[in-house]
Amino acid sequence: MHKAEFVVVANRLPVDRVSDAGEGEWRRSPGGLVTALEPVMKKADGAWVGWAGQPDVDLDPFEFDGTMLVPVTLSAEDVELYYEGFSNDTIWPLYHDVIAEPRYKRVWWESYVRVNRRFAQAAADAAEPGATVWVQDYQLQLVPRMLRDLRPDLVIGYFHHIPFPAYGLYSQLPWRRQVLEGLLGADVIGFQRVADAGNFARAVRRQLRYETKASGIVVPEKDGTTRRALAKAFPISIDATSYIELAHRDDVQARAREIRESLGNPKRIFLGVDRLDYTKGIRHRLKAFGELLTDEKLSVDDVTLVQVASPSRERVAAYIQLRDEIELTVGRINGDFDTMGHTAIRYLHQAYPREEMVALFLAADVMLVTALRDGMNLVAKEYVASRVDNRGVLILSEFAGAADELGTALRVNPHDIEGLKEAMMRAVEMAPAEQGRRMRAARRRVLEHSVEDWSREFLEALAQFHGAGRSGVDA
Ligand code: GDG
Repeated sequence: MHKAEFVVVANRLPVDRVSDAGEGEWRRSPGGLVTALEPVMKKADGAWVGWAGQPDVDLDPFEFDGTMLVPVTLSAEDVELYYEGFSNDTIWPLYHDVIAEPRYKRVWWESYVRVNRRFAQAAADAAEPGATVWVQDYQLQLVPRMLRDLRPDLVIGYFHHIPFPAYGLYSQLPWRRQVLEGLLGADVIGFQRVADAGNFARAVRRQLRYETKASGIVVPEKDGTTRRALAKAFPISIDATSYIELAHRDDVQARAREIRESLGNPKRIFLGVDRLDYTKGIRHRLKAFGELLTDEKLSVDDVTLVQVASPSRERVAAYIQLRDEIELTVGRINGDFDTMGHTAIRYLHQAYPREEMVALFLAADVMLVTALRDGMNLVAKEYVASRVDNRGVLILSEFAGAADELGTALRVNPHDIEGLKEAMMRAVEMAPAEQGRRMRAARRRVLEHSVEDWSREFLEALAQFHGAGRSGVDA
């Protein structure tokens, strides 16, 4: 097989299969990571290692849009144990502050180890001597170490898209040492927030007793030498330009007006856009909105909440239960408050094309990001980028990574329902001049630091640090 000088390893390949019939029917998937890495991939001779999204399908590596895609096969059992089990029912809830109870099952862990090894082997096979390999996210935390053992010549980076929890929670994990050792196989371990990098360094000190200094960690190797790893925040961003372009399009703006009209032209529209996930605080925002209607602070004649909850992890028990709870709550609120002409909540358990998302952003006076814990939350940045008119109010949870950057949003603690209600009222009443001031500052930040800057900064740090930290001596 042809060897690449730059290899991305992620749970998913950056493509979706268009139809089950026939071969070679692939479409680029819409994710931000794909956009982020596109410039790097185009410049370098790149390969992407990942799962194609369907169980029990063996595929040979193939070229797509100038990039070599290397499919890793997952059986239906791997999907159940490694992906739905360990990744999404152990690591995901544990790393999001145990909002849902993590389940620790040894068969899930064993599958996670096996599948991580398969990804590491595929990456080792795809990389040319001295290549740079960038591993993505919590499904693949063991890959950096496995890959280094297979290929000590490689430059290895890892980026963690979700939070890294405080030590008191992390230490619940029965395999806490193995996971830290897995991650420390990388030269650079990137996190969303400074606090995540700090939590990681503390776990390393407490569990492994390795020395940490500023962002550097001294990692002893089996041969008695040491190397240095860097654990540091590299906050991810969005492809801001593409949102701005969409927001300027006549058809998208016309669609935004049409959305308002079809909701009965309310004075104010609240919007939530999330994967249907218990980390996103959807129940908290429904509760606050419902109480504002009960208290008669708001009326359905004037205000509507549009909640897009895109289907996610639908076979994991906690998600099935969450969906039931949310749909019960929405049904109750609508039943109590709807009129023939106006609805309280327009709930959409569907996924939409990006054009429709931007039209929704333009139609929404108030964007609700009330996550209980979130690595970054790209929706907050997408809303801000789309508001080319410098209008609209972003209500943003302090527990989302985006809160570190978007200081002019209305910050909330979503657990504090009274505080959330106050912020919602303040947003509804905010004068256009204040909206403009806050939105302009937030937009400046997102525009100045887009996802291309993120990947460039990470890869520059990786190249530099790898050069400096070698040879067993402290740089
Ligand atoms: C993880 C971390 C971190 C959602 N519904 C639709 C749709 N989306 C898009 C959004 C946004 C993306 O999906 C979701 O990204 P978030 O950042 O909001 O949240 P997670 O999915 O949990 O992502 C998170 C992120 O990784 C990146 O590092 O920020 O903290 O949890 O882009 O717009 N897009 C379309 N239709 C939908 O129905 N087209």
